[in-house]
Amino acid sequence: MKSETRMSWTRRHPTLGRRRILGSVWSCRLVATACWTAWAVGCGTNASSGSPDARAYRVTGAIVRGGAPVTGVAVNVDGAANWTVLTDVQGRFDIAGVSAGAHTVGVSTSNDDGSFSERRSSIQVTTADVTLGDLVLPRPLALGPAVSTADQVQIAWEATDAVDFREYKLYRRDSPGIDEVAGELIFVSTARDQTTFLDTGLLAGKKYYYRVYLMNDLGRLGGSNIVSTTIDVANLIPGGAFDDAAVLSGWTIEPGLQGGTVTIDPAAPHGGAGSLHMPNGTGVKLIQPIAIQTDVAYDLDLALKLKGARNNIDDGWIGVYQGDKIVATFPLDVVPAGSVRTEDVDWVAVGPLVFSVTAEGAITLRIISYTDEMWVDDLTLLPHQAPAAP
Ligand SMILES: [Ca+2]
Repeated sequence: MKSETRMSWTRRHPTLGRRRILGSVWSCRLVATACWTAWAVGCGTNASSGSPDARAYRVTGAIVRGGAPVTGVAVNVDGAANWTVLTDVQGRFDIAGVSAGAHTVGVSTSNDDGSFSERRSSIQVTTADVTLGDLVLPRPLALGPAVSTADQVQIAWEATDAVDFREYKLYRRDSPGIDEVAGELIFVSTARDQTTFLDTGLLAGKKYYYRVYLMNDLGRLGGSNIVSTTIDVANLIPGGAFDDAAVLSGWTIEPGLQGGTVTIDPAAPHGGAGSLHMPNGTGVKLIQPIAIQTDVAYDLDLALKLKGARNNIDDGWIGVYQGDKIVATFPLDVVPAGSVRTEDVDWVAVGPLVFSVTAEGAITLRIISYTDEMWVDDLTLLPHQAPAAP
């Protein structure tokens, strides 16, 4: 059979001498039977076209991951459908008919959890078949559960086994369609064992998605599963329980025209060990701004206690600020605005006072008392469940 092929080739070839062809055949057969087959394929193409550039070759190799062959995975040359094959049970692939020139061999595997491994290798096909040996895929990157604490999320993943590791790239997004384009790059690690990141300053009520990518010097080697978590906080206002005099350091105290002062009153708590006591005309403004989402409704809740006369049209007032700009205001009224309140008021719940902001920017709160004596306790700010109407 081989002899017939050889004779056929010799007969049809217009330019090469018979002796030279025979020499090639015999040396090739001595190496391996596979080489003979490859040679025959190359010869056939050459014979039909008559051009050396149109000769076709085989590209062979094997896909290995974690020391074991990867079976049934697609391997391609230049992503071409007619140069795509599946690896056999030993992880081997054999792509025939590849033309001379520069090519890229690519392989990619994906898992149900969204993780994937891939590798691309540049090859130069000249005048012979290309045997690549083992192409090693890295293990899929495994991202552990995202753990949120207050406004922070801890991210951790397993170190890669890729010998050509260059860096990890961690991305974050507020929706599940996260990749290198749609996500925001928040961390790059070039140390193989640096596989944790603490994401901080996140917004309460918001859900965040994370994915880490694995890179070598040439490009991407894989991506991890996607993990997510929602930022839950008990209260966006630090010290809103007013149980400790120290929380006043977080507020600017405004003495007001009467020169009164704002204190923590341990004798009159609504809950816990104290409340905020505000004589008439005094005010407080939160010093540290609170980061919130835009176009999302927030609920402000508090408990209110009043003693003595109302000295304005309202018993008190709360303003929401972005910088110096007031973005929402709420009167604190236990009886209708402008009317005379004849009785003291023991603790009543006020709220939810609902607001949203349309511009990005952290907020602060300002509270003013118009009552002879006003107490505020359990001041809480939390995202509303449903987004605000646009
Ligand atoms: Ca309290």
